[in-house]
Amino acid sequence: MSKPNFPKNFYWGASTSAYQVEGGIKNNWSSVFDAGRACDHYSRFQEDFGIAKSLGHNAHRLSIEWARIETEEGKFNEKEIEHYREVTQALRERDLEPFVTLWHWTIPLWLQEKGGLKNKKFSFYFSRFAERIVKELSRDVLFWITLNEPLFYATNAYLKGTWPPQKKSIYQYIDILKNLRDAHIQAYQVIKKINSNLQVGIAKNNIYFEGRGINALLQHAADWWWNFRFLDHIKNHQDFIGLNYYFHSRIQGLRFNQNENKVISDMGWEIYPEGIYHVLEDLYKYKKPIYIMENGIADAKDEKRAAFIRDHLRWVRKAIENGVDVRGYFYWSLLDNFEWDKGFLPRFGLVEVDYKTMQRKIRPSAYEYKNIAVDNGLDSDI
Ligand code: IFM
Repeated sequence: MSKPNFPKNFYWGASTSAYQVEGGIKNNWSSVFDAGRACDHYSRFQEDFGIAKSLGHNAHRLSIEWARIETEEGKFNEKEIEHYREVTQALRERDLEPFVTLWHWTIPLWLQEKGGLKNKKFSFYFSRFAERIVKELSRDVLFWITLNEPLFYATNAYLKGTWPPQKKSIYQYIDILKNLRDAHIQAYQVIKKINSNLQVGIAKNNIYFEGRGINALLQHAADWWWNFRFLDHIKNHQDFIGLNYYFHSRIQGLRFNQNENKVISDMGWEIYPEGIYHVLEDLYKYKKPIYIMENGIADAKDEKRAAFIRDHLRWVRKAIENGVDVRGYFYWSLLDNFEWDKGFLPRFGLVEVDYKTMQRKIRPSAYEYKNIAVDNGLDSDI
């Protein structure tokens, strides 16, 4: 198939989140899992966006750190707002379309003291923050992601007890999922009131559950609970769907994760490119544009990353050929960064970061991705 073979105006980029790259943030995570200086992206964003541009990207996803903006309840920090204005303008100046996330798992300390996501007024607090930021930055930002992977966060923070606030309570889990849904809907309404042309969605981590025969029943249940329930609930309040794809789970004999493929990342995660095709096909029913907001691999030696990207994109292209309206692909992540409770060991970056010197070094796979972005397509079929 000759190139270009992706849709015209397709967005090619990479994703980051504030706490994972900026450095110098005190929020609900920092007393337990401190990102410290992270990649010092807060002061090096110009350099980092220059690298993204040199790699053929035409879009970039980042998040705004709520704890920087609203240091005290209801008090907004003008200097920090100005910082993010510079950040989004720096993207615009380079013709990198900004995609901005408002909540990527972190909250300010004052809100944590009030119970955090469990607080009955969470949707009010969040939409007030969203309103302020969107009013300030919407001259430069058209695409807004309210929430990143709400179910993933809720599961780790309120069921497994691994992430802050480290709870293990099904009741709290259900409660906070409801609060997150309400927060999205309220923020969506507030943002559309500011300017109805702004595009608003969430970034949803969907898993390819694979179950045949008797296992199909369990697959449908898992699909419903993990992949669709949240999206169904907000379906009248989203302009696009942001998809984060990392996982495949084969169901056999009532057990999940019976995967046979032994190709794994440094995190031990199975690499299963075909899964992105299935989750995309499943999202077709919502009849919304889809942006792949995250897809990436921890691979310190950079041995598997280029093939990982290529193989996933071939399956993405197949979904597009079948009529799925995919409009962008954002690799996770532009830079190596702070991987939450796993610290700095996993290396997801197109760009390697030396955490001592903060020096950036572009990995070979980043150039392979560049070729795809510049050609707006890639050779050979699956
Ligand atoms: O680093 C995370 C990101 O914050 C959310 N999605 C998954 C990534 C890799 O684990």
